[in-house]
Parts: sequence; C-alpha cells; structure tokens
Amino acid sequence: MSGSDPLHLTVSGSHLFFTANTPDIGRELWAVALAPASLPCVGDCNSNGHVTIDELLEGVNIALGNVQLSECGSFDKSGAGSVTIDELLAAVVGALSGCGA
Ligand SMILES: [Ca+2]
Repeated sequence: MSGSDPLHLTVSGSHLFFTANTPDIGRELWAVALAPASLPCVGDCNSNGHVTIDELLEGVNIALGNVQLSECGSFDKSGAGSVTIDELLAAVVGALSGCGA
C-alpha cells in the first residue's frame, strides 16, 4: 500500500475503515473485516474466547502482585510487563460484552 496514502483509519464494530488513493480511481473508501483473532480479548487466560469471573480475579491478583503475570499474560495488553487499571477494565468489558471469537 506504499504511496496509497491511507487516511481516516477508523475501527467500527468488526471493521477497519479508511480512505486510500489508487492510480485508477483516486481516493476511495475501503473497509477491511478484522479477523476475530485480531480483536483484543484481554484477560482471556485460557484463550477460549470468553473472560470469566475467575479470570478477572486472576488479573486483579496479578495487578496486586499476588500472582505472577506469567499465570495469565493476556492481561498485559500493552506488553509493559504489568497489569494496569485500564487493562483490568478492558477485561471487564470483554467479560460483559464478549471478545475474541
Ligand atoms: Ca477464558
């Protein structure tokens, strides 16, 4: 996509929308479906596509330092080596409204 100058990247639902230039048509709107695996599923320790209460508790314990991050690395969305409040909230949202597959 070099030289196509993609702009206006916006994620809405399960799609990424953006505009890009093509030599034939000029700037037009594109939409790319995001694969389920690319959606964040923070806190899904066993990678089954669901965040459960016990997984949330695991994340809280990691944040408190009671449990090693290696017990559930999927809480560390930012890759910073720790679990932060926003990552716990992301896990809660995943538990309430679903995530991943
Ligand atoms: Ca799970």
